[in-house]
Amino acid sequence: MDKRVVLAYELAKERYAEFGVDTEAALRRLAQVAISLHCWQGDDVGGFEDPERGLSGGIMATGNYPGKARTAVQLRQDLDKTYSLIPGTHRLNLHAIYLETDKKVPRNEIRPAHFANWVTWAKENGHGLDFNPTCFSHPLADDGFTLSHPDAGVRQFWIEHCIACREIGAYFGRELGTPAITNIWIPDGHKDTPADRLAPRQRLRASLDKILAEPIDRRHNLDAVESKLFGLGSESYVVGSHEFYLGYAVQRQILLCLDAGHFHPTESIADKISATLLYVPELLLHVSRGVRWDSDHVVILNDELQVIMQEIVRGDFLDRVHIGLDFFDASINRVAAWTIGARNTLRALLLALLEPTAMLRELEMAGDLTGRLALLEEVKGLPFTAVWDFYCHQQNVPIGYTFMDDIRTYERNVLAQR
Ligand code: RNT
Ligand code: ZN
Repeated sequence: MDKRVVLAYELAKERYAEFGVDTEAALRRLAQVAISLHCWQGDDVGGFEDPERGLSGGIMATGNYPGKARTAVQLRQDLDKTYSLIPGTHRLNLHAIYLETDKKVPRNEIRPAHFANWVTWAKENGHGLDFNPTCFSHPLADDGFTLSHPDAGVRQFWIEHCIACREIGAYFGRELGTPAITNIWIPDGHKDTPADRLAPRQRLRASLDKILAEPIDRRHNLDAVESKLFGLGSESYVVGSHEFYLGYAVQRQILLCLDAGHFHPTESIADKISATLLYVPELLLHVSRGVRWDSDHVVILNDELQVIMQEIVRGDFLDRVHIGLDFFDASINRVAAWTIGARNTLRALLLALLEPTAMLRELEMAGDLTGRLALLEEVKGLPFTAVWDFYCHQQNVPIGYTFMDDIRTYERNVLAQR
């Protein structure tokens, strides 16, 4: 197998060189990119705060595949398996409900100590950590409002929670030597037609101002805000809409988070990358796949994913766009879900790095749009898989579909025993 992989790669390398593409340089660049894997695919967004509590906030994991992680130890075990099947070294994106504690801690009192085991584990494995306040699955979020709640006391609780989260993010960044991105997403919105669209947004802005009042060293923590179009139970109005957060991120010069499932189904976040990066310093992506709605299906290698990665590479934005995943499918093996989504994201990124961008630009500049179309279509048939297989071989992870052998063994020996 290995000999054939190397041989195929050597041929592919020559083929790409004909188009002025340096496959070695592409693989070197790819190896530097850390994707942030979302911890919540491992347990259907359950967390360890209160195992009895169901998911709320208008998001939903459907399915009941056996073997889900019920403790942080199990989740880390599943993550270790997942990372071993993905080429490169990657990050982990945690939510506040993934804390570890003996007694119940109110969300506005969570502290770095509750995440010390995650940090130890991240250090051992070279993972950077990212973070998220959990403004859902909680009695004080049950009426659908958090940071924009009409009640000042409820708002204050969530403000304190978010402040605590930024401090935990900064702790991650200090300990691990790579900034954590602390991303705020809230479910706030109305199921039915609101009478006042303005006041909740004014309250949200004031809450965010309080949360961000304390400056934090950008080497430790970066703040991001995530918009949404609608959720289950907030179909008619979402306080934190795209325009709201775009304006806020531009004004405060913080990160804007673009979730691929948070726009109209025909609207792609790919086209937003070059536009928003003229005005915000950096972006966080939640790479996801909506099927008919924001359903958070496992990311597949479709056109949408490829255009997102093309835009990042074409704009030379790899240092300003942080790629995170956000999907949760409970109907299939969860380790496989992570692995498939992450491998596809990297495959799309590699495809983008292998694009003869210089040639395409020349054609475009010269007004040869026929040539541009012809080349774009021709490139689709280049031996990409040979380069990808070689990368997996180089990085010591399973080549092609063989990763499923590992997953099946893991399912038998570990998941089925839970
Ligand atoms: C919800 C947002 C958000 C969540 C996670 C769990 O629509 O996409 O990012 O998926 O925070
Ligand atoms: Zn998201």
